[in-house]
Amino acid sequence: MKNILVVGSLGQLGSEISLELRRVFGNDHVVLTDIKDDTNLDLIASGPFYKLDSRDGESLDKIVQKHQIDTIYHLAALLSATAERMPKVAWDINIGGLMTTLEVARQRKCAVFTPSSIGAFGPTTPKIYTPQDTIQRPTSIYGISKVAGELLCDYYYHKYDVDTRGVRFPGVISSMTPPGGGTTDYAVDIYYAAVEQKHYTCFLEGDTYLDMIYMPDAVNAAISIMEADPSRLRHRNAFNIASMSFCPEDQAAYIRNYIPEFTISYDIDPVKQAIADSWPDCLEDYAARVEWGWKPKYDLNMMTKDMIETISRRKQNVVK
Ligand code: AKB
Repeated sequence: MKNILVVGSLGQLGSEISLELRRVFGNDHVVLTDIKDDTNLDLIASGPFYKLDSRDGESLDKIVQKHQIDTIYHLAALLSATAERMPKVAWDINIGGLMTTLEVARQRKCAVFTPSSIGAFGPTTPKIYTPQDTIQRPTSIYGISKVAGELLCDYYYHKYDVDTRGVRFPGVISSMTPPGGGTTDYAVDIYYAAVEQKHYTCFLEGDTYLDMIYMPDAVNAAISIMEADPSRLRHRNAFNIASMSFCPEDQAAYIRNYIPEFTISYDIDPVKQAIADSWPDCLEDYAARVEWGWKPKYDLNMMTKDMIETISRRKQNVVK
C-alpha cells in the first residue's frame, strides 16, 4: 500500500485531490498538510493532518519519515493574480516550497507530483492548439515560477532520479473549495452569481478564450499520471492537458440554458486581463493522451449543469 503526503491539502485543488486519494488509498495512508487548519474541518478530521509551511523542510522531513511516505503531491502555491501583487513572496512560496519538497523527496526516495499551468506559456507561444514542446516566455511572475518549477522537476529527475511528474492545469472549476487569486477564478464565481443574483460582473472581456477543466477531470489527471507506467512517460513534468476552451460570453450562453434570465456585464481588471491575454486560447494534449491515456469526461454543458445543480442544492439546504 502507498503512503501519500499532500502539501497544500486544503486549497481548491488540494481539498478534492486529498478527498479522492483518501477514498482510493485509505484515510491513514494519506497524510495532509497545509499552512492553515481552519477550513475543510471534515477533511482534516478524516485522517492524519499537520499544520505546515511548505518551506519548512525539517518538519516536512520528520512527517515523511514518521509516515514512511513514498509519494508527495506538492500543491502549495500562490495563483497568478495574487502572485502579481507580491512577486517576491510568490517566488518564495512557489519555488522555495517546491525546492523544499524536492530535497526531502531526494533524500527519502519519494515520487513527486507538481502542478504546472497554462500560465507557463506567454505572448510569444502559439495561441491555438499550443504544442506540448514550444516557446515558454511567460510575462507573469506566476508563469515564470511555473516554468522554473517544470525545469527544477526535470533536473531532480535527471540528476537524482527523483520520480517527478506533472501536468499543466487549465483554469480549474469546482464547487467544494473556492479558488483564490487566480485569473481564471471568474469561471467559478460566475456560477455562484448566476444561482444567487442571476447576474455576474466579469473581470475579463467577454471574448477572452482560455482553457478550463472541471474538478473531477483535474483530480483524475493528477492521480492517473502518478499511477502511470513510468516507462511510457517521455515528457514527465508538465504534460499539456486540455478539456474545454471557452470565453465568458460562451459560458454565459450555456448558463442561460438553465437560468434563462441570467445576464452578464463587464468591469475589466487590467492586471488579470493582461495575464489572460498572454496565455494560450487552447492547448494541444496529444502527448498526455498517448503517454498515459489522458481523456477528460466533462464538456462545458455537462459542467454547467453540474455546477448549477450543486450550488442550487447547497443553497436550498442552507435556506431550510
Ligand atoms: C490561475 O488563474 O492563476 C490558475 C491557473 C490557470 O494556473 N487558475
